[in-house]
Amino acid sequence: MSVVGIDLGFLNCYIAVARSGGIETIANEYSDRCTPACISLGSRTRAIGNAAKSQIVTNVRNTIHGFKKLHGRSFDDPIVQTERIRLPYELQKMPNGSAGVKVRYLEEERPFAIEQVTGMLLAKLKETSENALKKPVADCVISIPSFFTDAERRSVMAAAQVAGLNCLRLMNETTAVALAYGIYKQDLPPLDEKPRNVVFIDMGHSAYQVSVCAFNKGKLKVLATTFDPYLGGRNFDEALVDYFCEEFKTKYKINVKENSRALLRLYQECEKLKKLMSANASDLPLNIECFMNDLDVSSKMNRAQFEQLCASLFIRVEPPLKAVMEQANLQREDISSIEIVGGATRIPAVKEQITKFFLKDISTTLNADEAVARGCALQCAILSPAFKVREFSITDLVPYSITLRWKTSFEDGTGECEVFCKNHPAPFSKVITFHKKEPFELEAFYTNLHEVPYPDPRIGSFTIQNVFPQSDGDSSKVKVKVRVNIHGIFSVASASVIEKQNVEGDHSDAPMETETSFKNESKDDSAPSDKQDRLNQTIKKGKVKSTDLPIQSSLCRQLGQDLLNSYIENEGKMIMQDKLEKERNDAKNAVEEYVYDFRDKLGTVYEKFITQEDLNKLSAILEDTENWLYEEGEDQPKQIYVDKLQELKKYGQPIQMRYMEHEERPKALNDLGKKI
Ligand code: ATP
Ligand code: K
Ligand code: MG
Repeated sequence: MSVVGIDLGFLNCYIAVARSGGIETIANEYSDRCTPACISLGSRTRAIGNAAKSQIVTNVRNTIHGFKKLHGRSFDDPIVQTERIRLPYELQKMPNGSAGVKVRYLEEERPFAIEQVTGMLLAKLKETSENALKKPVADCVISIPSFFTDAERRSVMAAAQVAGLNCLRLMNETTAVALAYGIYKQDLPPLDEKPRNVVFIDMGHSAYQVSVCAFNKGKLKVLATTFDPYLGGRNFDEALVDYFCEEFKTKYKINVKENSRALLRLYQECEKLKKLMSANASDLPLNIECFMNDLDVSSKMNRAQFEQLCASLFIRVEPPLKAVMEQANLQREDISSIEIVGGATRIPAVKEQITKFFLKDISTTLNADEAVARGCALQCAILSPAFKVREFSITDLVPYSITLRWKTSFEDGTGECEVFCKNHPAPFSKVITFHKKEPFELEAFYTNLHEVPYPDPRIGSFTIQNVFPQSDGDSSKVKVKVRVNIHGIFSVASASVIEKQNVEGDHSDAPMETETSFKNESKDDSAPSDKQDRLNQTIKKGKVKSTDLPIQSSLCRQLGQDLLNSYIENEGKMIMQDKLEKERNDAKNAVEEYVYDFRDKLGTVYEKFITQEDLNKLSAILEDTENWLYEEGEDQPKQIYVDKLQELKKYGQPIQMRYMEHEERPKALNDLGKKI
């Protein structure tokens, strides 16, 4: 069983694993701990991560990045349309209405669903962890923003399946950070004392998230989360890009926004400049050679200018801080520490805003880049029976209140019940009792759409089947279990009908207006060992008999199983294609290397072991092979290269043998000499 935590960032992904010594962040094949969230499609193969990032500017329309916000959304979603304007590659409406990308791959135009795109990235991260752990990886914990709705969460879960990963928990990014903070703290207050309250702040490339957590020995509870889902490092890059585009318009008479390649280069340079300005307040240069129309461009900026330029962004730092304190009902003095992570919290003005609000120094003891991945790995270790880790209980929360609605037979009315309020502890299950004579449908939706960064309030509908009147014609008592699970996803988990047996004429607890009445029996279900299955059996307890009822669920923006299976199958094919292409390339490189090596040796060490005639012949063969590699041999099946190499070796090996024998002989004589 593997213990792997994945920070699935908008820009940067990190992986942490558990090895004997503890949790460590691992490096990829480029010795880089950060893997860019980037995929480049080619005519023969895919590049994912670092190799893809270097193609953003060269393979503009087929290099996919910045896709995290497309999860679980329809193509027509306003957010998708806003993102679309920013992206240099094409988005496409998939047959099921969701957002996908359109790129050229294997010489043809191909659509990919967002689950496939993230699936590719996750498959790469899986491979990286397998290389580090030297064993197959399946179990993992993956991070997501705390503000993700059910549709977005389910979409990421599907992507994990596409990658062949078994996601044990989708973990809210700030909760992962809280776990990474708390689990090693030796001095947390005992359970019966006032908890230690800590604020966690993560500003990444695409989003800004805040949470406040209460810690006691061995446990953490998230009290509130707030966010600005549209504020992150990229907004500052955009501000810089806009500024320089304007400047270059007048200074060089060029319109950068018309040239996607130039625009992408400007983005990269502005990101670098932004980072430099975090460490340096003085004037810093921006130089790009051969930028557009063979023109070199240059400009400069300093931190004060930058802060002025981005003033409207900096003022957006405070509102989520204020809101989180209000929601948690805490005062500044109740906060013990403020922990910041995420690349964009390195911007001095962002830090200033935070300090100004809390009137307290902020702590940067956590690794700003790796804390999310580490927290996920810790959670994975806790969930893994194979790994020993100290007991730590994590209570997260429901980010948006959820309401159930159903039809009643009275004047064609509807009944409604808020089943989870905002900031309700999660995971959590509740049992609601209905009195019904026939199958009924429950519609789940977000109560207050205005607080949800998503255009559709619907979560899904759930039909409770096989409901009949009791033998005496009365309504049946149906218990419905609703749940927000460990991934933060809502469902109607089970339903059962409760029958009283052998008790004639006792309907004392059947209410008058049977159809609209319900009872709310809340029960903490947050322990990791889920007790969901208890209701899944028919139990006879005293004179009460409980029988499970089938539920037909229809979830909004749910990927069908068939589609998911086809994505899984396709990912397998693409992995195979990449593998074959790599083998083909390796075979080609082997020929090339052999040619160079052989030629080099012919001129040096092999000289004495070959006649002039053979030398001429061989030189010609090598020259021919080299030319062939650049011409018709440029692009051949693997076997052709393998055969070519064999052919060359037929010439090379006898010479090599003669040479080796000659080299070994004096040594052998020497050894013999020593023995005598
Ligand atoms: P998200 O959390 O939105 O999914 P992410 O996790 O990929 O995104 P991070 O890796 O936390 O994002 O942060 C990346 C952002 O931080 C980029 O915008 C990057 O330019 C910015 N950044 C990194 N270092 C610095 C720095 N020293 N100064 C300013 N910005 C920085
Ligand atoms: K990250
Ligand atoms: Mg992040």
